[in-house]
Amino acid sequence: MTQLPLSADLIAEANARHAEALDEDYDALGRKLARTGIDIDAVLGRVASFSVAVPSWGAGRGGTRFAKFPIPGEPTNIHEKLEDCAVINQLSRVTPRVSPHFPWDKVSDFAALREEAAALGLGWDAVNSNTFQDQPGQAHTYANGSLSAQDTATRQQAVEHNIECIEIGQQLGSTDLTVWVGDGTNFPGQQDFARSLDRYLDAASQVYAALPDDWRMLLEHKMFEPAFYSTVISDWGSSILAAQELGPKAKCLVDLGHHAPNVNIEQIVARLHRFGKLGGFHFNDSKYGDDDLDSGSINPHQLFLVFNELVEAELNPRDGFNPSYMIDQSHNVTDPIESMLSSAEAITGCFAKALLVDRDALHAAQESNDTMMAFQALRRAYSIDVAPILAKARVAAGGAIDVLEAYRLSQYRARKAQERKAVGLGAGIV
Ligand code: LRH
Ligand code: MN
Repeated sequence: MTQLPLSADLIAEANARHAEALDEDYDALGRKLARTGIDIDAVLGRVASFSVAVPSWGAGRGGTRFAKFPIPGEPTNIHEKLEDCAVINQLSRVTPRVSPHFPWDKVSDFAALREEAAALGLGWDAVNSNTFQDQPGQAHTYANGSLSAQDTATRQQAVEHNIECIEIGQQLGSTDLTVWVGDGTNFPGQQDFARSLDRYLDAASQVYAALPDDWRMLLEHKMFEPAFYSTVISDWGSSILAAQELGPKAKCLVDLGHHAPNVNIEQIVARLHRFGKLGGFHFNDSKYGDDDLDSGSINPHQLFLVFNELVEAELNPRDGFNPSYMIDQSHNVTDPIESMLSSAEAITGCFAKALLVDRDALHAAQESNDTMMAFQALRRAYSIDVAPILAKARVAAGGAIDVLEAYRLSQYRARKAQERKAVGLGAGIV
């Protein structure tokens, strides 16, 4: 029996203020779209079945190497993080899964954790391993790498940790393992590029061999940080070659913040899909480096163009089409719940806009080299305000028309500040 953190009456009261205006806006948009042959209810149906997972580590305040500024009432363990993720899903109705990170979310009873999440209306997405930090009492340090480490015992330790994450994930009902390694160098000559990649491939193949039949291994590339001269899996090229080397259950995960500024990420998405290796996403936004800012907050047009490629990809499946959609952000200056509500809206909005692209007009213009009309086919869809469709989908599922207003009316954070112990000052991501 689900026991959700916010009262349904509060959401209903908040919605009552906006219901009439929403109906007007939805009907007006419906008439506008019908003029171009689009059935708004069909789009609503697609939006209603869309979802994106939230990162457990995003429920707390994030920080940089310089500092982290906790807020009163922020979660201090996985149980409180699940409660906050349930608030996000209760209001948005598009975030029914949590992507956990180990050992940050380790508990003694994962079957109980699975039930606890289910009671909050939540399931589990990809599990994330962590061989980029040393844990107390750990036998071998990851200071010189993990899956690509020169030291055999260190690589073995990293392999065993990833296999443990798979076993935990099986108890939670997950079917994906996300493997991001920060392995790399800060100095030219520090490591041999070929030998370190070969060590990575050898170790990763042992993790791959431990995957259950219905599981996937999602390789997450990243250009730099924590290494600042070279990174073993630094770009989509290294990632797809490694995934092809490992086997059909190995796919590539695209974290939007893991590329140099101005890289054409939507083209990378098209390439990975073309070769049947598009496994998933970590949605966020950035202006400079791996800033982990709120999705769509800096470059919403890029997020739209990524979803435009995803809608095209779904129409042309290659080895199926089942990318895992997940948020991966660091909330350094906002209430994490508000940031993930806003980000879920931005992500779902870009998916909805991509559904509104007149693909016949686009393809005809592309085939006839009518550049302007090809661009306009995308721009027309991008310029449509899809908010009424997103709000209708939420209300139909029991969510809020204005998610941030309803969240603030709930006084949830203030209540948690009374209940939860304060988080100490610190630095870093969690
Ligand atoms: C690395 C990364 C990875 C996670 C970590 C929290 O930058 O994107 O996905 O493990 O952030
Ligand atoms: Mn990531």
